Amino acid sequence: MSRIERVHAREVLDSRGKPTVEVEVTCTGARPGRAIVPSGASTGKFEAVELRDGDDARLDGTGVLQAVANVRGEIASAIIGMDANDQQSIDHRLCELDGTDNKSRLGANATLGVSLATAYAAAESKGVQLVEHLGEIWQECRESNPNLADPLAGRGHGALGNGPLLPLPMVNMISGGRHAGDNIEFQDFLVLPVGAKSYRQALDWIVTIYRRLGELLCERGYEGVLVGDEGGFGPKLRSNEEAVELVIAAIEAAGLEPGTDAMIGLDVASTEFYADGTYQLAENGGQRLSSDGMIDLLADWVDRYPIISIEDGLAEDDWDGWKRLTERLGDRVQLIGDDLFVTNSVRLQRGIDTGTANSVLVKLNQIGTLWETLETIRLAIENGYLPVVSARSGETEDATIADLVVATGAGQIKVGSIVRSERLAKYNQLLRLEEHLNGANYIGRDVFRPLKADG
Ligand code: 2PG
Ligand code: MG
Repeated sequence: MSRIERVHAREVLDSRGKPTVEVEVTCTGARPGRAIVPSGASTGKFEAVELRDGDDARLDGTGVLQAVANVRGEIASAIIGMDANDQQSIDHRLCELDGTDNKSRLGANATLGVSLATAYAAAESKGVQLVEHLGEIWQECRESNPNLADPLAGRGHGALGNGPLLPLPMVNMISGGRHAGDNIEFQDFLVLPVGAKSYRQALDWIVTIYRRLGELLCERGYEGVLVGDEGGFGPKLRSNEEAVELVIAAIEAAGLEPGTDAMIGLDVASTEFYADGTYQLAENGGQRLSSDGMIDLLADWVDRYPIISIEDGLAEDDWDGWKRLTERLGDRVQLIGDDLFVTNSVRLQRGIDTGTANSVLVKLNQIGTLWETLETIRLAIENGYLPVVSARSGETEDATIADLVVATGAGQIKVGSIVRSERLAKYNQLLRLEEHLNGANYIGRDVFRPLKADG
């Protein structure tokens, strides 16, 4: 037993200079475990609630002192004396204590901070690395479904969820939307190094592509170009489509073959420009597209460019459109629900039941505890949906998601670009884990085996 002896919290700052919650949990006789909670900008309306002080006198109401007080007071009293190894009971206790279905009373930033710091504290207490401890919890989560002897066997993907795996990174190259001052509407233009032989080689390729992209932008006159919140270039391009063309040109300039070595991913984040039932784009002199208009646009791009992944191609409430999008592209493109599913197993189950999307973005703070996040990953894998573990646009030096994606064998990670230290904290931790788990496979293009385009 790793008995929780102390629970402490403080307000710290994230990569946008916005306050966030840091928690320390200490077990008897061990060093403290510490975690920091991230924060989104293009948030889905069904996400768990991030508690902000809303007190205009200080930091424009963005302070998190109330969430910090909740950790130090109510939550600490409830979990001191519990076993930090029993993540399921701890997280269950946090949900029970909060009492709402979206963590709005105590704050998902309070509950997640405690949940993750507990996992670190348990690892400290046992004298193992976080990745090992998370591997054990993942195993428990897999086995906690009493209806299935081996919950993941024979269903879904096969390669995912079975022990440590180095993920395919999905790396931001050009940023738009809320992350880059609304220069263009689509939020992320990403590269997926599917043909690399190892995670390290994948990262080498990404760095080279990023450099070539910087040079191309200068050549095209986008000089003095700044980077967005996640480190991707944020130029004021003529159109969303120009971003796709530029990323492909950068892959070629890096001496790689688009479609074979590296493929393209998009996070359309379309909820952000969905209003009055239409998708509002400046493209081609200003367009108001219906759901079917958006589907046609995306399908046309998929025909012309090596696009393997599209996130939030339609908005969080557009379930009918999402279903048609899935029917049209779901057998050849990974269709990720981010705002649509918000890491919530109830919403994901609705997607599974209705044949909507084929992949889920996994963000710990969208749901607010580690155990619930693991359950969402499990539900996805059991049903052949591809989980993509993701950072937020507001991040910190906390690199928990790197350990999480490896330990669960989820297969893919999305962290932003390869500049700015809050991003590198995760990419560099994956390098350490690659070395530490000498022999763990890099999944590469295999992750897309269920899709025809890659077969
Ligand atoms: C997203 C995320 C991360 P945010 O939309 O997928 O890129 O952005 O954290 O702002 O929701
Ligand atoms: Mg998204």
